[in-house]
Amino acid sequence: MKLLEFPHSHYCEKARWALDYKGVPFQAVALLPGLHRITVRKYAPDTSVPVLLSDGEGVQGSSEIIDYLDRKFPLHSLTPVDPDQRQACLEIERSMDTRLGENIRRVLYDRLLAYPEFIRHCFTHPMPGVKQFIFRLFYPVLRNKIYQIYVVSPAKVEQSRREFDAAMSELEQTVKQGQYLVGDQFTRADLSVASMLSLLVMPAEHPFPWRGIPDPQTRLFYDAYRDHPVSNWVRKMYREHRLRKG
Ligand SMILES: N[C@@H](CCC(=O)N[C@@H](CS)C(=O)NCC(=O)O)C(=O)O
Repeated sequence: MKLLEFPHSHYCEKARWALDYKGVPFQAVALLPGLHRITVRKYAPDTSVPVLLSDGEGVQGSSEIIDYLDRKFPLHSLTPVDPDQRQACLEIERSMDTRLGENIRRVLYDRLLAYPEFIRHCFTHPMPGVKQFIFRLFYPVLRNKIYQIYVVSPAKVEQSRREFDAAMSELEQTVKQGQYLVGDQFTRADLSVASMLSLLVMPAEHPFPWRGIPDPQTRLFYDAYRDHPVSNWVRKMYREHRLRKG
C-alpha cells in the first residue's frame, strides 16, 4: 500500500496513524504541495491528500481511509460496533475535522505564510534538492493560492480563532469526564481529534521533525493552549496509542 501525503498535514497524520495503529505496512509518498495535483488526480476525483493506494484503488480522504481500513482489516477496529457509539464517533470526527482541522489551518497559514523557510521545511521534507528549488521558484504564486483557498480574509481568521476556541472548550468538558471521547476504548474519534491538534501540540511521537514557530504572534497562540486540558489529553493519546514503526 502507498499513502500519498503531505508529511506535515494533520489530515495525513490521521490516515498514517490509522495505518500504524492497525499495523498495516505502507509506503508514505510525500508530495510537493502544488505539484501534488498531477499525481493525485491520476488516482482520485479530487486533488486533496491523503490518498491511500491499495489493490489498484485510490481511497481519498482521511475518514474514507479509516472506513476502508476497518473493512479490510477488522482487527483493532477504530469504529465501534455499537450503533450509538459508532454514530457518536462519526459525529465527533466529522465535526472536529472542520472545527479544529480547518480553523487551525487558517489561523496558522494566516501568519506563517510570511515565513518561507518555515513553510519550505514543512512542504519539502524529506524531498531532494530539486524539489526545494521548485518550491523556492513557485512560492510567491503558491503563497497567494494558499491564502485565497485556506485563509481568505482577516475576518475569516478571527471567526476561525473563535470557532477553534469554542471547540476546545467543548472538548474540555468531554475529556474531563473520561479518558476517551466515546465509550471506554480508543476509537477514531480520539484518533481524529488528536491528529487535528497535532499541529498545535506537536507531540514527540508524531513522525514529523517540527521546527520552532518563527512568528511571535503565532507563538502566543501556541502558548495560550500549551497547558490546556485538551492539549494534555492529546499528549496522552499520542503516548498511549501512537504506535510508531521502526
Ligand atoms: N476532508 C479531507 C481534507 C484533506 C485536506 O484538506 N487536505 C489538504 C492538505 S491539509 C490538501 O490536500 N490540500 C490540497 C488540495 O486540496 O489540493 C480529509 O479528511 O482527508
